[in-house]
Amino acid sequence: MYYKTLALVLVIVLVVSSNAMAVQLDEGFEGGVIPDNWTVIDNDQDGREWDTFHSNQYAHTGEWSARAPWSFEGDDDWLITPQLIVASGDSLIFWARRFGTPQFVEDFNVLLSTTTPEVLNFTEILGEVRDVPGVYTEYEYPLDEYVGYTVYLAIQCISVDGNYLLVDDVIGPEISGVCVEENVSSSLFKLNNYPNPFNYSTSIQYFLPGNMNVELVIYNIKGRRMRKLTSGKELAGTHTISWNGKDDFGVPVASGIYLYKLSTNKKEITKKMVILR
Ligand SMILES: [Ca+2]
Ligand SMILES: [Ca+2]
Repeated sequence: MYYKTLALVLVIVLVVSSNAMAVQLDEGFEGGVIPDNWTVIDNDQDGREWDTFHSNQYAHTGEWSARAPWSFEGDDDWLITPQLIVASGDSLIFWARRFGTPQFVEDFNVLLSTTTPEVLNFTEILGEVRDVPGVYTEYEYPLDEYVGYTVYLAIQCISVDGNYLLVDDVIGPEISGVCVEENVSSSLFKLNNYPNPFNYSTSIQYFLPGNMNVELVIYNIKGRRMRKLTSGKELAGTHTISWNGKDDFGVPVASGIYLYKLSTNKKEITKKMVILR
């Protein structure tokens, strides 16, 4: 009987300690992608949706921010957090700015769903922001009314202009039901190249959160494979490979946009680069 009780106590301790590993929402987009557990919806169906933007100058912190697309016809583009568990004292906090000069006005709404991350379920309006300033501005929405609920929070870009809305450092409640290890490792992948644009050679850098099989391949804009840079098992950490702008046959490729894709069994990332001869 004593041992049964001890086992029960141990189980309770394990459950409590796994709860203690909960992760609060704190997303700076430094993985270079909108994380997998977020949702983007191109509700205006113009083929453009939220993505990430690489620029020290235009990030609030770090090198990356989230970026709403633009359309002269008007955006209806949604950036939605993972499911979150609201506790007492929680708020949604993020930083936003417009990209361009004052004639490009950026507008967004902040909405909440207590069910699923689908547009029709975002029935609670937390804020309506018009004419976002051209410097990063902090927006905060207390969630006191939703304590004990699991929620999704959305930033709906509704600008009607030809420029971007930038969002960075989204902070909020505990992320619900996430396998902490998988989530952390997935967001840790990084892929960049420098310089970009380039004319002679560029250096591609990537970060692996663990030892794994990797393939790094360059495609032209039509999706044709131009050059395989690496393939095989690699160690965790940062790797750098330079590309001399030549294809698999040693022939220099033409000026233009190229894609480079990092493939692993855990994640695929594709980025663009430009060669100017
Ligand atoms: Ca950032
Ligand atoms: Ca769109």
